Amino acid sequence: MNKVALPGSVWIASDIHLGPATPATAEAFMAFLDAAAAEASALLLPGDIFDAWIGDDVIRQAPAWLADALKGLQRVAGAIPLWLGRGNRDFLMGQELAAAIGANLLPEPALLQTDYGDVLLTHGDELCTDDQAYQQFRTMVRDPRWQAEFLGRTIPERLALAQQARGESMTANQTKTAEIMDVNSDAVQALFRQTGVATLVHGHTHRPQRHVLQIDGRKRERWVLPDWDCDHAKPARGGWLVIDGDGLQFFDLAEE
Ligand code: LP5
Ligand code: MN
Repeated sequence: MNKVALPGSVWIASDIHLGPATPATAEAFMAFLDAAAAEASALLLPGDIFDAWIGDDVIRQAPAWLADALKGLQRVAGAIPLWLGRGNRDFLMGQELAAAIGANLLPEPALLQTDYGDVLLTHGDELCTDDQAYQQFRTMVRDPRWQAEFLGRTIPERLALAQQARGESMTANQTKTAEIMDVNSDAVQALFRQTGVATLVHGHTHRPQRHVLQIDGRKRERWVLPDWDCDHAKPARGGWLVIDGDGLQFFDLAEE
């Protein structure tokens, strides 16, 4: 298991889904990044930071919205350690992006060694094992050979394929039950048993919550990170988790 030593106040946020049509979300996220730079010891962003990431080479000709987002990420990475994790929308983020903003890439999953103790962190899409169609998609796009072939295409071609994939996903999701698109309890239990941790943090499902479970006679906690949407959702959504010596605590954008 890949361990990441993280003393002090660790801030975690995921599922920001930044893109060309999320100006209000981007504004709120930039303010969050500045607050983290001033108050946190480290910032972890475990996946779906971007709504669709088609390859790191986009940063060489970044549109204005992306250039602004990269500046904000670079700013916080200049103040505190910044860790990027890959989600089902931005699994193609890599070393070129990390180096450009001064961030590290999170192992998946990552065993965080915090002042509260060990905490397992992952995006969470891999736990949605009832969703066989998604897991087949995930196996395909996580294959290095597939990624090399995809990244060998032009940016316009990749943008078109990403748009096609987004459309197919939205259509597919309309016929799926909420349960299928949530984590599978057996997969969650297996992860707790494999790693022996008492605390798991993930995003992806957009169902923020603290779940308390009993597994093999031991209390476990599963914390689900909120998604961010300040452009279309009413009320606006967003939030983060802070882990320090006192434990874990959610913070809601609407209450800040
Ligand atoms: O993303 P979201 O919230 O809609 O739903 C997810 C699962 N879907 C996905 C697919 C992504 O949205 C696709 C966009 C990725 C963009 C960046 C990557 C670069 C382009 C890649 C081009 C292939 O993650 C959805 C889950 C849901 O979460 C809840 O967990 O249910 O899974 C599905 O809907 C799976 C379906 O089978 C649809 C998969 C898309 C098929 C795309 C094939 C396009 C052909 C590409 C060939 C090169
Ligand atoms: Mn996701």
